[in-house]
Amino acid sequence: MSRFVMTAAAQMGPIARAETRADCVKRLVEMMREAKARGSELVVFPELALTTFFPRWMIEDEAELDSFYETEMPSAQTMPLFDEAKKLGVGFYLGFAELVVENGVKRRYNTSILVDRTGNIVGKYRKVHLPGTSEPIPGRVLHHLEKRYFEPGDLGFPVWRAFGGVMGMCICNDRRWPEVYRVMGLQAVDMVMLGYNTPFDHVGEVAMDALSLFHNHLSMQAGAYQNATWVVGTAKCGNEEGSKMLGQSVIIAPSGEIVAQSVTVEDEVITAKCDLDMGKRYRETIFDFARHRRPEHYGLIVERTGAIPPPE
Ligand code: CDT
Repeated sequence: MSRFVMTAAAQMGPIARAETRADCVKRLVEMMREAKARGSELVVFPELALTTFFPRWMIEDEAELDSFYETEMPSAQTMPLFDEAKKLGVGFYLGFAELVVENGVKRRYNTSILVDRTGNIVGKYRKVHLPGTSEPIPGRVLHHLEKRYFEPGDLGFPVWRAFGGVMGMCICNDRRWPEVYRVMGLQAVDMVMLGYNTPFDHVGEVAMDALSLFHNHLSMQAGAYQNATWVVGTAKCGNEEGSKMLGQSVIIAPSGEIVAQSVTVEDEVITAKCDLDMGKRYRETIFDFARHRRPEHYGLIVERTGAIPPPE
């Protein structure tokens, strides 16, 4: 049986603050149709794909803040996307802000879901690595307040059997942390899907910010190669309310090679025929974890590389 998955990354250009859920869902549906017309059965949408990247603002009015979150999925507003998925026989990854009330307490997460070709949710992930600050930085017009508006995800990094393989998810800043891919790599993941919103000035250090595009691909290509997995990274990009964000969405093979890349900072669909058996070649040779990985010897190395300061 073939283990090919025709995969699309459906990058989004900016979402204005005034855009409604209906506007966003319409854009997503249009890209899903294009992906299907180009043979895709799985579409990866960006992080926070239903709203503008609202953590760039200090929002003190709770009702206004709540308006950026989904309290149910699907909802009346997002149902057209699920209906279209079912109609077309196309699955998808979707990022959104999630608000749940537990024992009378509001909990907020930066979440993604995986939906199968029948329109059913098969997996949910909540972002673990929340960048930025919880308080606005004086003097800045645009902030990055993810630590204020979300709590770290409590679902770990599970994987799901879907689309003929083992599928995993993470979100944006997670892609920079090797352990994210490794935790899924240890579960023999075939494809890691992720969305991102990354402003060009996200570090705030000119020399580092100049390397934003390089570091974006470096993180995902290394994660793919070192864990023998496909990685699909989809941007929300362009000039969104004055914040200029990276595009260059990519589909990366387990070899670490980019096999498809976007060329605009607008809504754009890129596709690739992903052979899920390709990872096996790496998992059975250079990255055969059982044969070659030696975690029992890592303690000393961690000390020598300075991750834990050596004793005086
Ligand atoms: N959305 C997100 O996680 N963005 C971060 C950049 C912001 S850091 C203040 C990223 O790692 O791409």
